[in-house]
Amino acid sequence: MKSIKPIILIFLITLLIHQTRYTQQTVINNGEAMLKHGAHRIGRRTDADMARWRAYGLGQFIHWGLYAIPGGEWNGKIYHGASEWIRSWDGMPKPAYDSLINHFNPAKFDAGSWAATAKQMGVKYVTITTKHHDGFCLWPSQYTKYTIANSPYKKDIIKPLVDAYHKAGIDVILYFSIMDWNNPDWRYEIKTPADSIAFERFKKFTRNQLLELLTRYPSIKGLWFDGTWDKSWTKQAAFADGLETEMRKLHPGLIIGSRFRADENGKRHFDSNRHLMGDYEQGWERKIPATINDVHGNDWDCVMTIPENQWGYSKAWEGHIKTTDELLEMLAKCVSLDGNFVLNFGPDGEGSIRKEELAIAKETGNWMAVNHEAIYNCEYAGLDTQNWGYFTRQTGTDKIYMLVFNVPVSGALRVKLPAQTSILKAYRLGQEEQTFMPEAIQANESFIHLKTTNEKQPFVIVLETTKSTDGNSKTYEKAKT
Ligand code: JFZ
Repeated sequence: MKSIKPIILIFLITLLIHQTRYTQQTVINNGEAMLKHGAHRIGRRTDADMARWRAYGLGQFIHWGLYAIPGGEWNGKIYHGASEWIRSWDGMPKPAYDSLINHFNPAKFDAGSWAATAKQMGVKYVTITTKHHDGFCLWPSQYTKYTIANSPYKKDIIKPLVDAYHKAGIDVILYFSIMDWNNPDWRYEIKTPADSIAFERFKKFTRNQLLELLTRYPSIKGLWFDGTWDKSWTKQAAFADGLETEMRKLHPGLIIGSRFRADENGKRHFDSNRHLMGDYEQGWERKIPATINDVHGNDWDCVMTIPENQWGYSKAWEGHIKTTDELLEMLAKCVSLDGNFVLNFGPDGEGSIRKEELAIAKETGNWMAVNHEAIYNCEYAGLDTQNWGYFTRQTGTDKIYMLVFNVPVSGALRVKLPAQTSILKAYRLGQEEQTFMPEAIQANESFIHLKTTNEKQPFVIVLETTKSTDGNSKTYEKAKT
């Protein structure tokens, strides 16, 4: 075997040293990559603003913009995709869409009546679209001409909504799409130096608009970001991170979800070390985690449509339309897994909320009027889920709620409590005189026997529990296996 030439040897040694140095620089003690633009925090936020957000339970989403005018229909043809995406449909010419600005004049818009609907429904927060992907601004932004100010309506839409919802005691979060189909500087991908120059302008524009929103509406609680998945934006880790810091400084307590920025490796929602970016997980869109393990101890909310996938107003209103009971079950499941549930509404081009949505809001509100205690300020109860429904717990207490959606034929609801915990009192929420005597069936396991099995609506049973040392664990023996 020929000996290795000294020059190659030196090269190899240099490479090895460099490699070791590089590894030392990028890996910190616990095996995590050192990230400049990863998560700012590990674990949940512990401040009062976030505690308030966590306690909401139920929220409302509003998608409103120019897309409400066609409502998913153009020249008699129906676009079966989400109506707010109609501009991307071959069947509708883009100039025709863009000129809808000349027709936006919602004569029936009344912020007070929207807020009244939301209040009766029992929502604690609302997320409102200020600018969707089409780029049309519902506030008179000074950074583009494509705003409400240049529509026949002229007046700011966001201000009266923020005021009306606040008056109704409902917190406001503003939705903002980073992707902007109207701005000529937006790029899906940066391929040329010219793209890069344009996108730098776009970044300035985005920053201006966000600071403008925070300055104009200082009482909002948070920003809900969208349209952040394209290659152009996911490569802006340093810029987006800086902007996040700037927004938080301008607006202390601001709540931002995980859909705003990517880390330097382009990782979204969770950084390269799997830590959540932002204050809560924003990936639960039209889906709900199956178990508590799926949320990894993070805050989260689920945003849900009433039809399968329509956010903006849809004339056709086709496919499976969820019922109030289905939606209430989703709400219960979300809260039982430590999340908030946010139901979407898509008002029409005139500014009216459609009757089907009003009916669901009303029915939800009627249910909430009796059962809100099991939703607001509640958390994961730490108990085994049973087939009859969901458990929630009043945050930090021993008060457990059983949200019953599926009544067993036997009328016997199984409850399994942690060791040394016993039920002091069991009663029906809203009908305190209707009490139940739990039947102990095993150590820390009981049946609540319902008096009737033909319930018409989901209902709640409250369990006041206590930790005790004389639990019934002595009476029952575990099977030896
Ligand atoms: C986005 C928008 O494109 C849509 O129009 C609507 O505003 C919705 C709330 O958000 O759509 C998404 C975004 C993310 C996912 C799916 C649809 N996702 O993460 O699965």
